[in-house]
Amino acid sequence: MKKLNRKQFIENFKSNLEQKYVKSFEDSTKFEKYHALSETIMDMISKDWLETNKKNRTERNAFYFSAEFLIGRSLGNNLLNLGIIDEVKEILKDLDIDFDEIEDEEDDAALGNGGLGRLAACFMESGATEGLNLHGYGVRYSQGIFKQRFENGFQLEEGDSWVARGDFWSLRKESESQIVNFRNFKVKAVPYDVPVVGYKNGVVNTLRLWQSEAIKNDGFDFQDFNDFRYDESVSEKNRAEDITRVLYPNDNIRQGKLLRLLQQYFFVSASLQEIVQKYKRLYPEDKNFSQFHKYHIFQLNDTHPVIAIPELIRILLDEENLSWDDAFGLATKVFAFTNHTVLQEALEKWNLDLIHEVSPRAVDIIKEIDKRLLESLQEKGYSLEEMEPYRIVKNEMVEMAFLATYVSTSINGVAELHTIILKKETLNQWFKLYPEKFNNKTNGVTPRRWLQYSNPQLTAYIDKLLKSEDWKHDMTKLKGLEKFADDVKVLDKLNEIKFEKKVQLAKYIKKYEGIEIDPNSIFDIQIKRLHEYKRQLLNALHILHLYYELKVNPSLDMHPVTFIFGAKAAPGYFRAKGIIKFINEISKLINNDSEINGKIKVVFIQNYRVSYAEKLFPAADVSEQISTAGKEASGTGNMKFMMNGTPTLGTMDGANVEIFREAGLENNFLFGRTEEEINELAYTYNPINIYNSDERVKKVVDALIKEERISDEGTNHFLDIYNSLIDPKDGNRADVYYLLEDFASYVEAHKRVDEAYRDRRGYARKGLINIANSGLFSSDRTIKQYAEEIWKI
Ligand code: GP0
Repeated sequence: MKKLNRKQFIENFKSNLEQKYVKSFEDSTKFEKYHALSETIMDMISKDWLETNKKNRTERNAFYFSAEFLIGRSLGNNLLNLGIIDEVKEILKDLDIDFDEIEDEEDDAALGNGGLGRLAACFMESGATEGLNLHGYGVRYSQGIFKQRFENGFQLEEGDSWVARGDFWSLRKESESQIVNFRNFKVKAVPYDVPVVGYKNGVVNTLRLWQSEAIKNDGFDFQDFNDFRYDESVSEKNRAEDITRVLYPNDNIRQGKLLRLLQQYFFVSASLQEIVQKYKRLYPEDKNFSQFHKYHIFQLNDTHPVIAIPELIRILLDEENLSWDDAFGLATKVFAFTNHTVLQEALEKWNLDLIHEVSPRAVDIIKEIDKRLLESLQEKGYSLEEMEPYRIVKNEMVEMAFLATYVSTSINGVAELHTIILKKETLNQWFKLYPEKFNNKTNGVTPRRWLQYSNPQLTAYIDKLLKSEDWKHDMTKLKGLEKFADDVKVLDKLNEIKFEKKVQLAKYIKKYEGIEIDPNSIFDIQIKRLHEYKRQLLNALHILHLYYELKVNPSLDMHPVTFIFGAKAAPGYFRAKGIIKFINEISKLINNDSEINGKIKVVFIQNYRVSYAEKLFPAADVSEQISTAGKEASGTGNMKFMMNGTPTLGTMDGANVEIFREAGLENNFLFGRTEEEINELAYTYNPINIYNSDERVKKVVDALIKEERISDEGTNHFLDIYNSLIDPKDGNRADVYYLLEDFASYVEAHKRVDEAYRDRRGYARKGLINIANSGLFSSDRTIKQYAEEIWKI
C-alpha cells in the first residue's frame, strides 16, 4: 500500500476545489468540499483502475448481472479501503473541517430495495478485495428507492433524485454506448462506470451501470420547439429516458409491469452486446464462439436478469449466425442462477404478450427452449403428466425461475435452510432432474463497511486484543477473541464501546427524529423492509402487551427498553403501510404516557437506508430476526448485528440457523416454531383458538379495533390488519404468518433477554462470542465460494 503524501493530497484537494468552483478554500461550502474530496480520491485511484482493467481482459471473468446495487455512500468506504481514512480525517481536522459533516453531504446511491441489492454491493466490494475478475452490470436509475417521511404516522414517499447535485463516483463512458432495440423503438444505453476499490490491495474493479437516452440529438426536436410545441419537442427524449428513470420500489414481490421488463431487457441487452463485441475484438478468429464459455460466466441475481438467456441466444443466432444447437449449447455453459426467495408472490412470471412488446425474438426463443425441454423429457420416458411441472411456458406465462434453472449450470440458494427448501419444495422437480446443479452459498456481508467503517471503536479494540490486523484479511481469525470470554476487563470495555455507539446513535436520532432516547436502556432493533412475513407486527403486538402489563403494574421489574424500527413499505402495499401507522400510533401512545416511568420507548426512524444502518447496527443490544420459519431466504442484517456484538432474538429461519450454530444458542435468544412444525401445523391451524385461550393475545389483537387512544384516521388500515389475523374475508386463511402461534414464545424470549441483560458482563460475553464466530458471515468467504465452486475464476 502506497503511503499518503500529505502535502500532495492537500494540494490536490484545494486545487480541485478552486478548479471546480472557482472559489477559495475558505469560501467553499461543505458540499463543495465533499465534491473536491471525491474528485481527489477519483484521481488517486485512476491508475490502479486502469491497471486492473488491462489485466482482466485476457483472463476468465465473472459478470454479476443484477437489477439492483444498493451502494449507499462511497466517500468513507473508499478512504477506508485505500487505507487512508484516519490520515485524511486528521488532515481535515488540521484544516478545521469536520469529517462527519463533510460525509453527511453525500447522498446514498440507493439503487436497490433491500437485502438483494445490498448483497450485490457487498459482493462487488469483496470481489475487489479478493482480487477477483468480477464485473458488476446493472441499471443507473435516475431515481433510487423513494425517500420516506412520516406525516401523522403515515408513510409518505418522495422522489430520490440522487444525481441532482452530481454523482462524483462514476465515469460516463460515452464511446462504449450501445443501442438497445425494443420491439417498436430503440434507445441508447450509456455506461457509467463506478470504481470498486479493494481493501488495501491496489485492485479497482468496475461496476457498470447503464443509463437510457435518446439516440439522435438527445431526442430534442428543434422543429417542434420552433413551432412552440415544447412538450412535443422533448417527448422522444423523455420516452427514452423513462426506461431508467426510476427503481421499482418492490421487495420480495413481482411487478408484472411492461416498464419493469423493459428495464430488465435494457440492461442485459446492453451488457451482452458490449461483452460480445469485446470478445470479437480480442478473438476475431473464433467465428463460432467455441471458446466464449472459457472466458465468461454470468451470475443471474434472482430472476430479474433472466431475460439475458434468450437475449444471448438471439445475438448468437441472428447477429453472429450460429446454429440453434451451438447458440443454445453455449447458453447452457455460461449462466448461473441465484434464487433469493421461496415466496410464491415474488417468483417472476411474465406474460408472453408482454415479452413480445419488449422483444418479439425472445418469445420465439423461449418457446423453442420449452419445446426442446419437453422433447428431451419425452426421450427420458416422461409421460405428459410427469412433464407438466417442468413447463417453462404455461397458460401464456413464462416461469422465469424455471427458464433459469433449466439453462443454468448452477442453481444456488442463499442459506443452508433456504437451499434445502428449494430442493424439497420450490424447485423440487428440477432438483430431481438435475441434482448436481444445486448448491448453497450462504450470504455474507462486507466487514469493511459493516464493522471497520461503521464501528472504528470496536475495530481498534479487536486489533489491540488480537495484537494483529490479520483478522481484517481473514475474518475467521476473530475466533481468537474467544479466549477473552471470561476476562472482565475485556467485557467491561466491550460494554463501554457499545455504550459509546449508543450515545452516538441517540444524538443522531435526536437530531433527525426529534426524539430523546436513553442510552442506558436496552436498544432492541428491527431494521429491514416492511413485510408481513418479516413480522414487524409481532414485534408491535408484543410491545403493546408490555405496555398493558406496565399499566397494570407500573413498578414491573424490567430493564428499560427502547424499541427501534426502520423500514420502508412498498408504496402500493396497503397492509404494510397500515403496520407502519400502527407502530407509529403505539409509539405516540407509549412515549407520551408518563405513568409507565420511561420503561419503554418506541422509535420508528424515518427513511431507513444504508447510511442510517451504519449508525444503527453498532448500537444495538438486541437483533430482531423474527420472520416466520421457512420464509426468510437468508437475511443479511442479522450478520451485521452479529459482527457488532449483538445477540440475535430470532426464529430458526434463513441464516439465523447458521448464526445460532456458530455462536451457540446460549448466546442468542431462539423462539418460535420451526419450519417443519409449521408445515405440519398448516392443515389444522386456527388462530381463533389462540385468540380465545390466551388473554394477552386477545387483548392486543382487539386493540387494533378497540383501543381508543390509537387511530388509523378512518382509513380502515387497522381493521384490515385485525381481519388478516383472525377474520379473513373471501375465504382466505387467517394469520398466514403464524404470529399468534409464536406470540407466547416471543414474549418468553423477551423475558430471557431482560434477565440476561441485567448481568452486564454476561451479556457482553454473549456479544463477544458472537463477534468471535462471525467470520463465516464475511462476504469474502461467500464470494470465494462463488469464485471457486461456480465461476472457476
Ligand atoms: C429476496 F426475492 N430478497 C427477494 C427480493 O425480491 N428482494 C430481496 O431483497 C432478499 C431476501 O428476502 C433475504 O432473505 C436475502 O438475504 C436477500 O435477498 C439476499 O439474498 C433478505 O435479507
